Amino acid sequence: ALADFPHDFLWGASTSAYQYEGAYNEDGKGLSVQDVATPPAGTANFQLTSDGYHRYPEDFALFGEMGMKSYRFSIAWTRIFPNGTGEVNQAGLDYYQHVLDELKKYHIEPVATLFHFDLPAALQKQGGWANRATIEAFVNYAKVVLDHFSPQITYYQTINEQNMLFQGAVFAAFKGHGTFKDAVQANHNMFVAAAKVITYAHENHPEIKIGPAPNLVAIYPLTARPGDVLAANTYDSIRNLLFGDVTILGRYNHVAWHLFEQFHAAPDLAPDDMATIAAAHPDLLYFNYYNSETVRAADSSDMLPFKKVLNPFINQNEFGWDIDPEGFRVTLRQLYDRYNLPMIITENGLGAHDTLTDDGQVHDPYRIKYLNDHIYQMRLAIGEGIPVIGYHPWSAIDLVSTHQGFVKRYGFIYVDRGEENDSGTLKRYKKDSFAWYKDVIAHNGDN
Ligand code: BGP
Repeated sequence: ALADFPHDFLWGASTSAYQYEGAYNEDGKGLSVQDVATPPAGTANFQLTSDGYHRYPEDFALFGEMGMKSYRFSIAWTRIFPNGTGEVNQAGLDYYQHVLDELKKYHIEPVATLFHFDLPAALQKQGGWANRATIEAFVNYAKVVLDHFSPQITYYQTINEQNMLFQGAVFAAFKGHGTFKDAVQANHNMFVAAAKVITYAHENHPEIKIGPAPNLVAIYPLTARPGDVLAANTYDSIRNLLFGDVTILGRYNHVAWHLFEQFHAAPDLAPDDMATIAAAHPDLLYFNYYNSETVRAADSSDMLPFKKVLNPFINQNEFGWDIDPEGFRVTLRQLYDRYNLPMIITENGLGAHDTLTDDGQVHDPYRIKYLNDHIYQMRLAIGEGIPVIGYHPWSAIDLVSTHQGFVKRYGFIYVDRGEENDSGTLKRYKKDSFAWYKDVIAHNGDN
């Protein structure tokens, strides 16, 4: 028989500040790197988004109606410290207090991310994460947040998808923007910053359960040829395991370190860095899972010792991402064996072109199928004894995709944005998946 989900399982859903809030320059907020980025032609920018900054009471009422037990969101650093450092902007702290008050009305547990892709632009100008001054700026910001909201928030993630930030910086370096060494150094500095925040949380607020939130995928070799298997092993060590290894085990894995050395890009370590990292002990592994990836051995034209390829046995979504629920269980097993920590899923979901019908409906059976299949695999994993304690589909409500505006939607709630770059009515509509997820939660996953 299938195992039951724990009675206090956190059935939630997810957003991030810069993709959901809008109000990019209101109430003293400073500009983040997202606010000053130019989106691809024809896609929405991050200035208005879903206008969650103003509409959260209406949205949270819908979250309450869905029965959500938890809500994973991020705090915008630039609302608290407009320039990354300096004076606290009280209006920013007040805003998130209102958010917490509103969640409380519906008994929704907050699951907060301290940093989700929205570095203060002022810090980026001074080198961003590659500059060690950003470590202290982040730690200072995090301390203010942890102190201010304790004990109201128990569940915290330090950095969302540090590994995707790193990957982005590496690919940029190969195209001539920055260097591989800078990417590795920025990544190292994030490890040190997150470690300091974890240790501070534990020393000052023992109720807090804090950890990283990488994006993790199952990785397969294209064939059983040993060269392909080796390539998959290398890729897994660098793309996935590096992030749990440094943060949870307190050490760089040898595969990643060796690769950095081959590129003459090993990070500069300050004398205490590895001790700081080793002293931090995350309570939980939070992670985002969307897909699996498949690689083959590199050939002479490849920069790195693996090459991403299509998996002929797996279907892709309309944006080319592999859909692989069994890969989710592979990933859960691998992570629990290696790190032995309870896990909270902070993102999982299907991006699609949704259509609003004339009578205000959105039929999204593809999303229901995707989520249902992943919940099933998670349930099998729990039955195997793997402690998954929460699940937060991306996204609670439609919001701006990282690169595709509102063309690509993930929510249980549709947001009418009209054409990409005008505002539309911003009216909210429940998708079919809304009623489906409500039912899942009501039956504690036994649907
Ligand atoms: C993750 C991010 C989110 C989010 C999601 C979907 O990488 O943490 O911020 O947007 O993926 O990605 P996308 O919007 O590119 O489809």
